[in-house]
Amino acid sequence: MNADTLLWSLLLGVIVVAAAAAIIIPTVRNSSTAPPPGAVGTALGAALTAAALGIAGSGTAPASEVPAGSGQVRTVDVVLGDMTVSPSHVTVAPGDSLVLRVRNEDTQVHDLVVETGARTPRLAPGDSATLQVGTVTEPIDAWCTVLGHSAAGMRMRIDTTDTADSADSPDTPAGADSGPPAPLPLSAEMSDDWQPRDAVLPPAPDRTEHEVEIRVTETELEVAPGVRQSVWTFGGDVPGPVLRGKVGDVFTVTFVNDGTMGHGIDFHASSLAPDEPMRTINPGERLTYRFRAEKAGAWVYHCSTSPMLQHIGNGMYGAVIIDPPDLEPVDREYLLVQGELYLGEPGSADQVARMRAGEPDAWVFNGVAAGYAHAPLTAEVGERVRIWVVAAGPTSGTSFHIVGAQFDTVYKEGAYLVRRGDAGGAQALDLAVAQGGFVETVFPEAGSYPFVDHDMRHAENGARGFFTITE
Ligand SMILES: [Cu+2]
Repeated sequence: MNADTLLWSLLLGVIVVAAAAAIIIPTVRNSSTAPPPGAVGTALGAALTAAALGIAGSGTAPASEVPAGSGQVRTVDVVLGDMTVSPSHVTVAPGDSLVLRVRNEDTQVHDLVVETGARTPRLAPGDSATLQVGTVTEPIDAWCTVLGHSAAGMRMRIDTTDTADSADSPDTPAGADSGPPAPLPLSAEMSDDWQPRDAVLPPAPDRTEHEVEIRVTETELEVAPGVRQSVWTFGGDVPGPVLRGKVGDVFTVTFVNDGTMGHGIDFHASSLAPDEPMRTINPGERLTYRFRAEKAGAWVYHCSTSPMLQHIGNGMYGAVIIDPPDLEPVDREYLLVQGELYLGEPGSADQVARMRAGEPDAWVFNGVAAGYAHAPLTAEVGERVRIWVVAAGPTSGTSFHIVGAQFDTVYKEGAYLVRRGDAGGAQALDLAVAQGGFVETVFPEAGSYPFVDHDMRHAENGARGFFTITE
């Protein structure tokens, strides 16, 4: 760079700085609300950057930062966090040109798209992008497009000063609401190709080391007669694969994310610092989760990624059975994992609203509403039957009951409440969300015995099935 060029560059730089200062001052003064923290500093930084560009290059600010018409350029720093967009509300004068400098400070992937179509790429944790919103003449919504994140709160509202006073909180993005679901035809026939989930619980393998691979897949399943639903799964089914062992066994789980968003896994059967094994991994990543089963019980596992209400509500749960040391042999063992069904597009505003209200479309045993009413479980008169039950929620516990049967054994959360030979019996196994246990009964005669969650809201909406008992 020779002396003449340097002189011209410095002159241009001074002009650009002066112009930028002229932009900043009226922007701040004209704003009807206080600028978000960092906005002033950001604007100043942008101006200085423009000055530096002027010195080194063309001598003019980038075209995108030139004010449109009579408007000003407004640059705002935006942070994407754990189901948050901060600030969630930005106000500009009509005609202002808006630039968002977006940074993902969360531990999972996010992005930001503006109603007008402008968008950042998917941003990995720690990544940033500049989003040119352009000239703002009317209120605009922005949101994260990762499934479910908008409904969980990752929204931003851009208002103009002439509309801001009457504006409410950010609207739901257009198209995110799939409308109320139709009532479920629970007594209709399941599809011809439907295969009931085998509720038989095989005995614990005769070994002390268990190696398991669990792959996340996002798929579609028949969840009620003729009703198919997009689900997020461990291993392609709801619930995920069953793990069973004995106290002291070591489980080495290879957890692979074949999905399209971040997922994690939390085994309640493990006792360890959650930081590493329960962390969210991105699509294509894997982790090894190793734990020793210190305590017996019927343990839940579930996705550990925020918002868990959605991840569990869309199918990401399963059970680990660790046998009590004195577990006596029985004739048949079944496992029923109770969950909830929320129809509609996973993560849509409508679905998430029902999750938050605790209003499932149905309750399910092993992923299907009234599935075992169509494919009853079986036993013979006089056989001892043990039924393990785990309440996965995400919102409802259970009061597990078999119509016509009494339980002579109840094991709940690591302790026996009733044991064989006691004078007393039990009618229901009550489990809060994320609890588990088992009951035992001997069916007295042949017949068809309904089993239910005795909370009738749940039973009448899917948490029911039958035992067919034969001689
Ligand atoms: Cu998940």
